[in-house]
Amino acid sequence: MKITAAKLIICSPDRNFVTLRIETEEGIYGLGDATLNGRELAVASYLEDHILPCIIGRDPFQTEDIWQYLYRGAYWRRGPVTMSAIAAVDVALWDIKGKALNTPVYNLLGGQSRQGCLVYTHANGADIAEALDSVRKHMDEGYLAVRAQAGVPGLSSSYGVPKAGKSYEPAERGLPSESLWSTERYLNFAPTLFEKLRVELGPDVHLLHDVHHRLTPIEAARLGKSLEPYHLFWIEDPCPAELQESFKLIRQHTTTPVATGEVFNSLWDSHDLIRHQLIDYIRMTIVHGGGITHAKKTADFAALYNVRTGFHGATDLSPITMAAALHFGLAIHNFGIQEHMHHSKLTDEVFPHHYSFDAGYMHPGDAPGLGVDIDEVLAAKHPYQRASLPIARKLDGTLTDW
Ligand code: EZ4
Ligand code: CO
Repeated sequence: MKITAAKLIICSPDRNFVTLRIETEEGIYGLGDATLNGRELAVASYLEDHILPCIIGRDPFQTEDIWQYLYRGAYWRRGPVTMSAIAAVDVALWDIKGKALNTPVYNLLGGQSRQGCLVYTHANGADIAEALDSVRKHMDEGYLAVRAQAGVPGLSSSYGVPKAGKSYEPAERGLPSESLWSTERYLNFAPTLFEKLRVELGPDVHLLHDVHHRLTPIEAARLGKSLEPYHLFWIEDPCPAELQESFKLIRQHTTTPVATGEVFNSLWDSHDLIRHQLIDYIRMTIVHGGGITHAKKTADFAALYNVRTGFHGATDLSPITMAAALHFGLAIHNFGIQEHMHHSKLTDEVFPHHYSFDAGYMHPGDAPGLGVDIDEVLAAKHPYQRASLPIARKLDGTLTDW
């Protein structure tokens, strides 16, 4: 089999997506997601200008060799732009393999290890009462696991809480907006939110919470300790993770499980976190972490240390990444949970797919390959528009982690 053509489709059906379509001489094509939220065109250029000319004529079954060619062959290693570009190629090739062999991708990764993938969705509210209603609403929809975020009293906006009347999207058209942050107010508030949720909702629902890299390790330790009575499924990204040792301090103080890694792009970003058992869930997902080929190595390494997967799944990850993550999660042994934020109706129309939700679990479907397509005519009606993630400042104006 030979790759004959490869092209990018850059579109914005309510939000931006960069999609790679690889064609073969047999007429079979594969799709890969290359979306890096707020930095979309950098990955598009990396693919268009540097990668696509190199893959024409290669055998699409050679996922390992092509991965090594793109990773080692570039000399420059890692980084979100490089690894998202490699991921797009890798995922498109796995899609082609599945279609060529007439089998869903999960069968190429170990077959079904479970009936479906446990997923969590997002609840939020301007205050505790609204957040409680929002969790209840998702439980009524069938979710067994819900991430809860609420507005912090005294702050005009909070991560994870939408501006009035809008649904929450982690990017906004145009240049970055600014928001304010106070660790002190947040640390006093967060336990009161989860106390209320547990009292009202009982012990069974899995509750999760995203700290979004905003604390220092000792502050995160205090948060984890203060949340112990409410037995969260996890706290996510409690502090920035460039310094992997930071998590030792958190671990010394709390039994609240920890998830991190949605901004990671290679196994090396979590190598120490995993081998010292400093985290419970690894969040690096397929599109930003070098594709299925590298995610498999990362998950297998994590399995040795009892670390499970809890992949990122916000709406900036396209339905192609969602499908890839579900095939992957269905097959590997150390799957933990998958994040699931609904795409807009228009996004779903541009990317028709076979995955589905039922009673708290998602299944990738049994179509050959990934089971996702792209409607290029509809995509063309929604061209790219610049969008940015917000930035955050402390009350005194100091730039901090968003
Ligand atoms: O900030 O997807 O867990 N989910 C998140 C998201 C991320 C965005 C970044 O592109 O943290 O809201
Ligand atoms: Co997050």
